Amino acid sequence: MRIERIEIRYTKMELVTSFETSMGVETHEHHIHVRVDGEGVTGWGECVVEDIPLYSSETVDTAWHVLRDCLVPAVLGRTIGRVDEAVALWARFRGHRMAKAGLESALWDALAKAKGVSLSKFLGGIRDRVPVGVSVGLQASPEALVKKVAGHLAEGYHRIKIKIAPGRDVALVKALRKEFPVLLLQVDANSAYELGDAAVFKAMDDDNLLLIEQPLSYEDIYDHSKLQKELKTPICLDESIHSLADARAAVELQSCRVINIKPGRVGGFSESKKIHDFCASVGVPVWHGGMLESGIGRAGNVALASLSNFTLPGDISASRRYYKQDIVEPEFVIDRDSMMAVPTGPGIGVEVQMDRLERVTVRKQEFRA
Ligand code: OSB
Ligand code: MG
Repeated sequence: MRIERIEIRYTKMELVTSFETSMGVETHEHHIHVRVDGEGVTGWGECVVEDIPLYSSETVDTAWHVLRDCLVPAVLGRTIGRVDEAVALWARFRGHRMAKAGLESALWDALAKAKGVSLSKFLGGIRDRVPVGVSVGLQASPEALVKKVAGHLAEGYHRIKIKIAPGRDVALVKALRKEFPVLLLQVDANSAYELGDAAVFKAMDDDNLLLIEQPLSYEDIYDHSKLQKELKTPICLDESIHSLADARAAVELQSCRVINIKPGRVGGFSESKKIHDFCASVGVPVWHGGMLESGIGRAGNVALASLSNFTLPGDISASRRYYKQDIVEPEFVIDRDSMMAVPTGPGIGVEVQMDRLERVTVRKQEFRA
């Protein structure tokens, strides 16, 4: 397919409820939506940056720069038959994985649509629905958290992840366990602790957690191997895994027993598939993380999560858990088994609502071959 036109938009979408983590409080999502056109086909992708570098060092402005000055020029006007060819064209640019993943996802959608197959099939997915859960931000008190979680259980979610932070950790787990003894529960620290804090995790080691996500520093692999030795509960790495090489190092050092895959964090679906396949080959389960995406990014996440080794429930909740009104139709919902249907139409399988997209667009730029 000849890449004739690329458009990038900085979008700002208001969250239904603010989301507090050990990194800070978010009230809006600041992402870049990418549109690729060629030979009568339109592909959509989402770049999951934030306005400031909290979760990742990338931001809207760094991704905008790298898209405009490096990635778009690498592919514009070229004929791309397979996504691998585009990845090879920008491989010399180091880092900036969220920027790469944003454009890559639009190319995956466009090429799947050109072939007339769903993105799930195109990526090698095998499921028609995927297990999902909900990621709950820090709440004002343990009581407020219990109430919030009860609400999500009533909505149908079977797996709950809670955010923890120093001083807001063990008591939250104990409060939930008292109220919900058999709930599928996991915690996410977003890198807020040090190895010297091992006692915090030992104090929750008998609480039957599915996993403890990213307890230590955001680029660490070595200290996590020391912490994992002290715990029965599996550690799951999120922030520290940027590539297949990182996944190999983490598995070989026994730094974790589970890996969270987010395409934005690892540079796209191509690298995600490599990590998925490697983990499958060594018996390490993976699950799909989330970055509070709009329906465009969510559609890609659901498609990727339909691959065989995504065995644990993903952070892929219904559109309404994030936004009053999503920018795609149909919106994403969950069924009574806490599962989400994988779209079956060509590409991402959902329709972008241009009027709604325009309303959330802060600025846009187009590039023509
Ligand atoms: O660590 O998984 C994380 C959101 C933004 C940044 C980092 C994370 C998260 C979430 C939200 O936990 C998951 C979702 O999209 O529902
Ligand atoms: Mg995480």
